[in-house]
Amino acid sequence: MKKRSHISILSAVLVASVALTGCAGGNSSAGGNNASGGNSTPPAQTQPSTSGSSGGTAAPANGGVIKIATQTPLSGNQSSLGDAIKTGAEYALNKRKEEFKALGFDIQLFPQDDQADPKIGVSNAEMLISDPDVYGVVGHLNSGVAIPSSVKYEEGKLVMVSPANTAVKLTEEGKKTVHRICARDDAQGPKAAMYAKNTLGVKTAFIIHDKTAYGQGLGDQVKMQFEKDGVQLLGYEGITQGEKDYSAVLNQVTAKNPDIIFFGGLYPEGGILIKQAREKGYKGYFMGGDGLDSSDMIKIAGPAVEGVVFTSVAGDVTQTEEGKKWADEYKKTTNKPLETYSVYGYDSMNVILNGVLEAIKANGGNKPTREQVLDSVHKTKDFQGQFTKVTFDDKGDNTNADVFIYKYDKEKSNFVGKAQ
Ligand code: ABU
Repeated sequence: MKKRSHISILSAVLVASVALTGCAGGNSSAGGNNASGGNSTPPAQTQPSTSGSSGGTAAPANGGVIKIATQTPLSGNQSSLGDAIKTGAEYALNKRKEEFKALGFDIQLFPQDDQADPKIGVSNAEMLISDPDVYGVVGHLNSGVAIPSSVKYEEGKLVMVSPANTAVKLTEEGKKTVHRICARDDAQGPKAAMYAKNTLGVKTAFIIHDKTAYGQGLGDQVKMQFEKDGVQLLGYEGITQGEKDYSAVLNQVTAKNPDIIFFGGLYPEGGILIKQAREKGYKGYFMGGDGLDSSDMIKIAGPAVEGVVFTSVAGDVTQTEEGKKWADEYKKTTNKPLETYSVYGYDSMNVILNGVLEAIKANGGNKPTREQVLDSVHKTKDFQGQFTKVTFDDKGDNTNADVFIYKYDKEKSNFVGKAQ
């Protein structure tokens, strides 16, 4: 009897909450242009502090604990981007804790450090699928970690929404659990190559990649487009991540003197490459993909960062007044710098939270199964996040994903525009 009346109260709260969601028409906290249909974000009710992994004060909730994990590098030389994704996700979750509490659930962040290492990512994934309270994963940063980890998520029917993985293969393997809100490298690579040719006017190129699923995959996409467009390729070489001296490959570059070096890889190596290339007297363009999209690129490259051009699959949230306001609140609340990927961590988390809410609703206010959450997230349609709109296709790719161009000055990266 007691249990039945508890369920009735929960159902009443849920119905009221869902009705409110419909009336509000989406993410009132974001204040963005909410689109109709699909899993729109209910209004955020509070903004608790983001201190601690679960954030805020969690009162006992009768519906139980629901954990949403993040998997990104939180230590090592890629941790500035990994922490930005985790912090964005945490900020989103903390803003909605009270909403879940009203339904009887204690929603918690469960952050994992994959250290940009496939073995650690897979081992963390095994742990996550063995914990019945874990209902979703925001991650990863590295495609080379996401691809093997997603084998485990698939086994555990644990939905993954990536803010940043661009390698084409990730969503081409037919896994139901895998989703991403960002563009793929078969969009990013060709758009980068076309920008280099049509806007920068390059006629010759040297491609360097870091031999990872992401870096080499992106390098290959750029190469194919250069070949189509008649940009002459003077070299295509792989480097090893983590080294400090890239003289061997840069001596080849300077001997050929290309109009552009395109680097498929991330900022720890990209920063060293441009610094050492300039020290060797290279005067041409240096360009990369979203792996260069980190404020740490400036610290590593020093003044040589000036003029570096990159594509990113993350847009600049501060391009609108409303986005600027969100960014100010984000920085004030989290006490962390804003990276372009911060808002993609935020939007990815809201996609999962909306899926969890829909699944609770479909389950009569009770704790859902992971499969129900997965189904609900997969059906996401016209969800207007803080930055990006999200509709997943069958493969789990976002049909609204875009590619953007940025350029560094000595102090920061500057948004140039959407890549055509
Ligand atoms: N897309 C940038 C992060 C690197 C990756 O996808 O592996």
